[in-house]
Amino acid sequence: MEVTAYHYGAFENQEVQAFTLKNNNGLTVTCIDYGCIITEILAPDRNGNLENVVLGFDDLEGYLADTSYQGAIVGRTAGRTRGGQFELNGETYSLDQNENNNHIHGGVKGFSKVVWDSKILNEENRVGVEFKYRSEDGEGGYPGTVEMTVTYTLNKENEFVISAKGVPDADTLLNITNHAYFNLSGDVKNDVLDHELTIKSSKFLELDEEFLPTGKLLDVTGTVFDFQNGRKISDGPKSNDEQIALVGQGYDHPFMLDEKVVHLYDEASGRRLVVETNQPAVVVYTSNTLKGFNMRGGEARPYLGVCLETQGLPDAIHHPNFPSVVTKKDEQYHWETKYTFVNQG
Ligand code: G6D
Repeated sequence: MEVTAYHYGAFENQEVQAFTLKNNNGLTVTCIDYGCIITEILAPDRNGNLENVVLGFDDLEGYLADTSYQGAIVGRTAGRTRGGQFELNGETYSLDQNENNNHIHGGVKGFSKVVWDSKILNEENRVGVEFKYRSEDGEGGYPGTVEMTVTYTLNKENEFVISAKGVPDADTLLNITNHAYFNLSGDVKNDVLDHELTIKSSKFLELDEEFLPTGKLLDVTGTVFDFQNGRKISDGPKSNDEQIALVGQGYDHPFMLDEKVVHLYDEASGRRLVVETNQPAVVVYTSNTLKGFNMRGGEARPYLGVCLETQGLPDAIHHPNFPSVVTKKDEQYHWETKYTFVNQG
């Protein structure tokens, strides 16, 4: 087990460092302290070949110019907030309107766009990095100051765990996620259309033309949103389901988790990713709008990666029937997701 830190670049006169975590099986996770971005995960295929299974860029400049949140911790709130406004305790708060009139992914200077302080962790059974960032009262328009701690750890069982905690000094919204784009084919040999996704979810959220929840929970039965017994991602793009067409002929939807586990499997490589979370939902985004720029390994294109964004529900502050995303003053917010890389053989 080893963890190494090294210079990666600079942003707004701040050094950006990279950290590489490696376990005894060769599983390797590299991340940077800008946005806590995961830049690479090397995982073995059925023959033991270590290949990268996340999308990304070759250098910091790629990530600074990125508008697709590759690999980043997203917050204070992931997803869209209608009108960039919300009411809390009788006060109206105006958030950055960074997507037309709406707010998305924490705003202009969200968690994905800042340099976090870092400390490496080198323990007997796990190695990792602890990132810290102090989000001041009013940042992005959010009330309350909150010092976030995000911890990335890798152990000998090929379990990569992300934990995020924060205690605000006033009632505020917190609903983070990690926005890695997984592609288990290895070094982006293929897109993810042949990947099999399994989600124990019987309900997903209907979206409107601005990709915001309407508030309706739709039953997956008989639709291409039924992943309960496993389904190829390609079933969505191949279907004429109006919700699929609405978001660019793919998935971009929140699923309510009946069991808090998601499997992604690539038969060609034998790689399986098991995602377990303490969150009530997962947004599945099949990179439908990923185009118009170059990435590591070639040009961005739709269906090149799939995001499994474990989180609370987007725009929950405007939907009393959704689990709350309000963290009360002096209460601890705790988000945790474990990614286990299994070699299916
Ligand atoms: C698109 O609608 C999608 C979002 O879900 C995603 O997070 C973003 O691209 C990167 O806006």
